[in-house]
Amino acid sequence: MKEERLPQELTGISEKLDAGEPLTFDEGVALFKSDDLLAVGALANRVRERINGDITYFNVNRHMNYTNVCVSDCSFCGFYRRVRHPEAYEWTVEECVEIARKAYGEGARELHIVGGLHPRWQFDYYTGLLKELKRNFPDMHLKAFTMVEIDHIGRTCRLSDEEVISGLIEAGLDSCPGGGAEILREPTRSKICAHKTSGQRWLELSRKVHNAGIPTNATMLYGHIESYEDRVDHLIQLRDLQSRTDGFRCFIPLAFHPKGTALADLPGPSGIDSLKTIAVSRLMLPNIPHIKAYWVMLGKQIAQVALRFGADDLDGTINDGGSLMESYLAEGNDNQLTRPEIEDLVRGAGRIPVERDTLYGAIQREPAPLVV
Ligand code: V47
Repeated sequence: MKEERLPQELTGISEKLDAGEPLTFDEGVALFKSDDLLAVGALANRVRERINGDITYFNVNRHMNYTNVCVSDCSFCGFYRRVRHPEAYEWTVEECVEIARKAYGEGARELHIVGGLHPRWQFDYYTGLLKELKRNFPDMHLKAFTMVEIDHIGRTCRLSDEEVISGLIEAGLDSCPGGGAEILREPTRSKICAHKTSGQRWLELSRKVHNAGIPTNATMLYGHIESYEDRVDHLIQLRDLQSRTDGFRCFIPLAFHPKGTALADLPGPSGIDSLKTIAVSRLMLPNIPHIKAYWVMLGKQIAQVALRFGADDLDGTINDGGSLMESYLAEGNDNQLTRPEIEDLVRGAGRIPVERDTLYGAIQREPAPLVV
């Protein structure tokens, strides 16, 4: 982009990006405060194309939320129920295997497994789940348990971090999803999730999981009570950890959905804010290779536009998402996006769709048989 088209507050930032220098806290805040969304987006698009060219990734996966019972009481969450609540559910390992069987038959090769923080379950539930899934579907990638679940399992089962992590890996864990990061910075974190794993602990566990050879993702929940400063601090903490471990594969900004939560009086983020957050994430995190526009929360149209604002991944063609996803589905969104639809969305944004596995290897499918 030519310098003269940039607003003055962004020219220094543009030069630093060209020189490959990391942006500072103040520069991150200035990007969020800029009124020139298109200029911020163009800078992010430049970085996106430098890292990922025109490719946009998607995968075929299935979300599995094994229980909604949770002791954490997060004010942004509409999914959890207390253990005796009539809508509380707990899936057995056998039920999970049957759900996975259906997903496998429909082509899914990744299971995204997360659940509430159950007060009573023992370690053998979590390891048994992974072992049975791997035994039945050896080529299914198991992306399971956030750092918050790992922390909770350790505390309820009285196990060290190392025991939990190595036990899960032995049972079949392949990678971890990025949930539970919310906003890492205090006091905002305590205001929205006082009883949850702290930000420092979330980072510490990510480091330990990376050091054990397991890649993870990272998220940020935005559009509630947090400030721009909270967001930028969050991004810099992730960038700093990534510079030490190189374990994050993808960053996913999660647009807050107020409906059904204790924060239902808040409006949630606007489309403009979502695009800006994707763009600033791309600019602040040059060392995390992928930025996901999670269409389930953004809606399909904003997710498509985000492909020109820094994002290079749309997540999956998800069928039957599970109830956590139902709790934050974007307005007017069903939870379905078929492969042709996702490919059309990507091509419509002038990008090249590539089906990926969890770790961003391209997948070649057998061509569909010709029907005459
Ligand atoms: O940690 C909860 C968020 C997360 C709401 O790793 C909400 O590839 C918006 O982490 N409005 C779980 N968000 C989902 C998640 C995720 C999703 C897709 C891909 C990946 C990945 C990870 O959802 C929670 C929380 O931050 N969340 N409630 C809500 N009302």
